[in-house]
This record gives sequence, structure tokens and C-alpha cells, in this order.
Amino acid sequence: MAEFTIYIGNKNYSSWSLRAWLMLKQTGAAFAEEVIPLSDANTRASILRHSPSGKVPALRHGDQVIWESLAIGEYLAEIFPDARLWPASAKARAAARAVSLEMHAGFAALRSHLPMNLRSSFPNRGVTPDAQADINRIAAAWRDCRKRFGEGGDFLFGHATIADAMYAPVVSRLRTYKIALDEEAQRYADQLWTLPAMQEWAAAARNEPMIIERFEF
Ligand SMILES: N[C@@H](CCC(=O)N[C@@H](CS)C(=O)NCC(=O)O)C(=O)O
Repeated sequence: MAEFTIYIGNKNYSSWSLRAWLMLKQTGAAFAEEVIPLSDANTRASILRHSPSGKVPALRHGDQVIWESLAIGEYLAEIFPDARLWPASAKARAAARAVSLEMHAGFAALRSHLPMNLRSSFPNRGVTPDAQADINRIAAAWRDCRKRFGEGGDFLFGHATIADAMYAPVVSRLRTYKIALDEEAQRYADQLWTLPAMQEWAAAARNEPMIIERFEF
């Protein structure tokens, strides 16, 4: 049995799963993954076999289960310090945690009106004023992190961190819904999209047979 197993939802639709999976990839550790199809009659029971919250992602490490995407990131950052999942300086780390928590707790309009559907294309659908305000705030946060902490790399804090993983589903949504960004924010979004782990996930998402009708417009 693999040392680490991550339980995730459909790669095409499950934004929280993508975040934790990218964090785990960033560690370089070998792991097994199990995709639990969402929106099936058996989904809840299947997830509850692995995750006490009834939600994915969940990470099993030996006899320990960690659920909640950010808790998974924090655990991985502690046991894999060399993966540099958080930035090294206290100030950068505080900013990285703030933007990660902002994503975890907020942007409800973006999340509800523009659900992740990696392989599809719905130009400008769902871009309500509230969703656009979320997008504007995200682009501003990206520009600010890049300006203050991004030197030495292409990501929000230079090298790839948990903060980038938290925003990976946003980058997928921006592509699906064809949202225009300013040049700087777009450059960052393009970098995140071309991350090899992101591309590996995207290729798997495109090949997934499962369809969730309510996310197909
Ligand atoms: N706050 C949780 C959110 C997890 C979440 O909402 N996961 C969704 C899939 S993206 C889920 O498991 N839904 C259960 C279901 O659809 O039955 C986290 O950060 O991990």
C-alpha cells in the first residue's frame, strides 16, 4: 500500500481536489490517488469511507487522515520542509497565508457562477458584477504578491507554493469562461497553467468519462 493516498473528486470539476493534489505533487513524494465520482447516488457514502467531513480532498498518510485542502497543505509543508510549500520569510509567508485563506473562505460569486469545468468553454457566461468584482480582487492580489514577493520566479512568491495551488482552479475558470485580465495578471495565469503538474491534471480531466449535467451549460 502506498505511503500517501489522496482521495479526490472528478478532475474536470473538483476544484478543491485540484488544489490539494497540486500541493502533494509539489512535494515530489510518490502517492496513490483515488477518484470518487461526484454527484452520484453513492458519492456521499464513498467519500465518508475516507473523509470524515464527507468532502474531498482527503489525504491518508499511514493511519492518519487529513481533510480540508489547506490543512493538507499545512501538513505537507511540515513534513516536507524541503518542498518549500510556504515562502521562507515571515512576511512573505503571512501574505501567502492571507491570499490562500482569502481564496478558501471567499470569492463566493466566482465559485457559484463560474464552476470549474476544465475541458469546456463557455465564453463570458456567468460573469455577474459580483463575479467580476471577485476576479478584479484576485487579479489585484496576484499583482501585489508578484510585485512584493515574486522576484526570482514566475509564481506569486517566486517559486511555486500553496498559494499558487489555491488559485489554480481560478486559472482554469478564467480559461473556460474566457475572462480578460490585465497583462501582468494574465502572465501569471499563463505560468500557472503551464506548470507540468497542472498540465498533467488537465490532460486527465479531458479524458474523464464522467459528466455532471448541472455544470454543463
Ligand atoms: N473546504 C473544503 C471544501 C471541499 C469540497 O467542497 N469538496 C467538494 C468537491 S470540490 C465535495 O467533496 N463535495 C461533496 C459532494 O459533492 O458530495 C476543502 O477545502 O477541502
